[in-house]
Amino acid sequence: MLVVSSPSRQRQHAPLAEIESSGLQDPFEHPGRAEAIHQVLAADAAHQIREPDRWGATPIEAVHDPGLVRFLSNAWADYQAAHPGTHDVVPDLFRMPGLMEGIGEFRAHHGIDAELGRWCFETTTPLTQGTFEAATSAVDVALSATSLVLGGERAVYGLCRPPGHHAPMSLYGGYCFFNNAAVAAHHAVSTTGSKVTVLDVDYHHGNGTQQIFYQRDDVQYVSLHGDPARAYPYITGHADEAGSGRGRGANLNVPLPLGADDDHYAMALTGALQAIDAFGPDLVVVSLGVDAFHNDPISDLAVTADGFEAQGALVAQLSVPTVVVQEGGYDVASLGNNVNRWLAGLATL
Ligand code: Q9C
Ligand code: ZN
Repeated sequence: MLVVSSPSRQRQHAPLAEIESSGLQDPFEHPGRAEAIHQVLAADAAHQIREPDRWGATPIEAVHDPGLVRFLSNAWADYQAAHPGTHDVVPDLFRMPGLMEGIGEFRAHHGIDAELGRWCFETTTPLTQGTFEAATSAVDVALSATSLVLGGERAVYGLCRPPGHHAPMSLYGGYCFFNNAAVAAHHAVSTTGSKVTVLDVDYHHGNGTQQIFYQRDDVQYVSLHGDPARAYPYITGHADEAGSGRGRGANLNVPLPLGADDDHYAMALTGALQAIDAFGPDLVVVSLGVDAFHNDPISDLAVTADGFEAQGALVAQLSVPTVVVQEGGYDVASLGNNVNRWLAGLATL
């Protein structure tokens, strides 16, 4: 399979620590994740690896607020000017609506500390010196993979890092800065006039992708994930979130119980694939997280490597051209193999 990867740019997003479940610890989301995947795929003769082209800001700003792009492009330098010597930048205040309840609108504010609290929604996503370069490289990877599929490839894998599916139009968080899958899906729709499905098999609900397409009927969003009653991001991912306006019926959430195994997953995925088939997309973008793995450090499902291959094989049965972009997966020792097994399943078409 063709693989698009940008090793030298992805590794420039390199947090030292992560504030997670009220503790400060080594980051789960780090450059070694992409290195581990790259290494396994490079060693498999089934794949051919290439670098992405540079696509610039225009396709990003077709789904994200240009203000978010401008903020992320300058945030590191602005923070250094205000707070010299900081490595990992994390907001100390979030711009919650209740702060101005009964008072009025938020004022325009240009100080970096207020801006951080405007664009970031949670604490586990440090911004570092090379974050913007890495985040734009992940978008470039997704767009280059999409362009290869639009050019006639049956399936292409994009090794995106940082991941993207938690980033809505105008926020970053959940280890995600730009929504790689959403930028790719919108690019495909806008250049071909076709319908696209984003199928999200990451353990976490892709709240960002859901938000970006919630009112649209040209992009279907289908996600299997840990039930938000117990799983991050907690506030979205319920089964009754079905889309609104023209988008009603084009959003499908399948919350999974604690401990769901390969069989349970395959059954849920089979139902989701029926909904995709009924929508009739010309292209599928898979948000491939392998954090449903039984040994993943931040998840609670029980999927095995065999289960990942079975997932890929089920998706192959759709017989629709497919772009696969990397999202989560944090058991670094098994990460490359799990991704490779998923791709092997997809290749059985
Ligand atoms: N206590 C992706 O897999 N931390 N993002 C969860 C739980 C953030 C996961 C905290 C998890 C983000 C792309
Ligand atoms: Zn995840």
